[in-house]
Amino acid sequence: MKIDVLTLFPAMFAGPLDESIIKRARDTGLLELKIHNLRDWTHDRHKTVDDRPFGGGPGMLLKPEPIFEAVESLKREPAKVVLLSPSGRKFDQSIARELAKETDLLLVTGHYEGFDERVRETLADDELSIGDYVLTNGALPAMVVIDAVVRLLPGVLGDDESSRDESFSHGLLEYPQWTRPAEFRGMKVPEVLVSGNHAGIEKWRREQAKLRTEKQRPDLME
Ligand code: 4GX
Repeated sequence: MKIDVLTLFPAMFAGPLDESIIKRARDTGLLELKIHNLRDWTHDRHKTVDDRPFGGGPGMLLKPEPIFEAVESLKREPAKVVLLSPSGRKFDQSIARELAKETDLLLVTGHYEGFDERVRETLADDELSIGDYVLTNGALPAMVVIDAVVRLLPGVLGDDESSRDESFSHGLLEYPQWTRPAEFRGMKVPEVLVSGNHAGIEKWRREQAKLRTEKQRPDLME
């Protein structure tokens, strides 16, 4: 998969996408990721990317010209153009699965109060929010989307990582787990887990996953 990102803060992307599984995906060519600075498509001395909203009001908006020029120069058919903003539809695992089917993504991130509406109307195929809270800019949301999508690409996760993942895709939260030592500072591992009774362990884990989901995420219970 090819992913291009358009941002005012390219330096924010160094680090999170250069580690671990995403690094491996890049090194093996499963992911071709390029980060682009929106200011590279300005033409004035001050590299102006923003301006005041018509009609007044607080804050600044990203001007359409640099974004249009950037998207037009970066967009290869069939790239899907995705805006990151708090007004988007809420990103989740099923949207991550949809995006993982694409060959080419162009993520456009804003800051200030957002985009001139013509960007949304004319350039965007989709608009996503990573959740109902306010961030300072769209770089972290773009990285969240990249991370969630890339780990779903065939070959990116090792066999162990993927089969572990499948066992949790039954719509419940993870059951509690312990590793050695069997007793730590007086806290003991539940007896059933050291019993060797595999059917018993499975039943106990299902119950625990359900209890935890009811308590923490009642919205996930049908
Ligand atoms: N999920 N932000 C984007 C600027 C902005 C405002 C309006 C477009 C339209 C966020 C989120 C998020 C803060 C990133 C405002 N851009 N983005 N930024 N939550 O809070 O995606």
